[in-house]
Amino acid sequence: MRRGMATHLTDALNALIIRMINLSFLRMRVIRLTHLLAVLALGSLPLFLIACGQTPLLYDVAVHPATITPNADGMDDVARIAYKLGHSANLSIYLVDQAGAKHYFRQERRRSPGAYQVDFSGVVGGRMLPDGRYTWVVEAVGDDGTVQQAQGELLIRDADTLLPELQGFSVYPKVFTPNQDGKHDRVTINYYLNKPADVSVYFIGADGTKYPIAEKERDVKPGEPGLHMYDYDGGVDLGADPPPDGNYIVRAEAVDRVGNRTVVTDTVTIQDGGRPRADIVQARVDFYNPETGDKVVPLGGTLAFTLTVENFGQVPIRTTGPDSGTHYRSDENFNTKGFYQSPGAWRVGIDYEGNPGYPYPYRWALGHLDQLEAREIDGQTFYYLLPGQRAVITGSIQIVDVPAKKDVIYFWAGLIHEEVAIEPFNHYVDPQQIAIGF
Ligand SMILES: [Ca+2]
Ligand SMILES: [Ca+2]
Repeated sequence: MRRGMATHLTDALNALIIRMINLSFLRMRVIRLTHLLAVLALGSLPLFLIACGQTPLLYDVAVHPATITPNADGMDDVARIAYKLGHSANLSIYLVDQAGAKHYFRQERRRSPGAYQVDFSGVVGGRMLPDGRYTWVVEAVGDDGTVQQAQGELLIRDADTLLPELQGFSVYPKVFTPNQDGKHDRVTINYYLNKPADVSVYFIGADGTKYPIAEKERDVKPGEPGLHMYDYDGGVDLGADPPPDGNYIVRAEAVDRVGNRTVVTDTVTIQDGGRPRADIVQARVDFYNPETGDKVVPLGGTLAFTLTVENFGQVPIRTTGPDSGTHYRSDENFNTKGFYQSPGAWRVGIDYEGNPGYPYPYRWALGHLDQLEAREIDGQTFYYLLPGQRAVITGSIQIVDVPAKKDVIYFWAGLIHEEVAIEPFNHYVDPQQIAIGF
């Protein structure tokens, strides 16, 4: 009975050792000794220790080749550092230069038992070490405080020590308002790159969130030496919400082909960021002849309208004149009134069936400018309808010629975000037939 049990244990032990050897081949890992100890505590321990021996903390350390030329030409650019750990350890790899200074490639990294390899390209802390003769050291500190080291010589030649530079790195303006009002909607980032390198640029928010910024397509391709430009609108033009209002770090990081790294930073502030949203309330327009109150306008008479606009978004929307209440003759338009299109401004427009010219030739501000919020931007005054605010807009057009060869013509309203868009729900709003008597 005793003998049978011992045989059984020996078989189990053999199976385990075979499995361990397979595993260490397959995964290049050394099985934890403690697991085996637990299994073998029944009495076969001395046999096992004789069979396997004590595993050293650090062993089979090799660095190859002994000379590297880290210049990204594909020849001997890196040295492979290989080592094995028999136990968990804190591991360091460093180079000692001829002046005795230590350059840490890895410092006190926690490592499980196993086989490791890592390529060393001559770069420590983002900078290429200069040409010279170095001593490499691989050092393991076990959990019991045991220190084991291996060392050898490494020669560095033809090292590319030229750092990538982001010359003239600039961020402008320092405060931007990504809200499509045509004022400071974008931020421009520029730099001159002195050598080929991968460059990433991003905003970092106060909470650490990163917002990557895409490079503008230009003749100089990303990563090539030359002048690079980034033009960022917070994503608003593609219908996204911009990063939240606040202060950001603008960080640009360049890494060249051998691993030299340069980081530059600046700051930027986002204010009043967001997608502008506004509509004509209930999509309702009240058209009428102010003389009679009905929808019949004799030639030479006047068509008037009233409607309400609401800013239902999170950001102020900008508007421009002429004021609500302004009277047009039908042969006039917003240009002849001296109020040209203003990119990013919102205005109410009236259009009609058979209009041969520019859409919405008659336009009005979202209320009276002197009743709106005035803001000074770059020395000029601009006018805003604030989030949640409504404005009643009125206007009138004297019909001095026949718009179409019909006596009943459709008129409608629109809410125009000039040189940005007219949302479908703000276009062709509440068309109504007006009888033109002639
Ligand atoms: Ca090389
Ligand atoms: Ca803006």
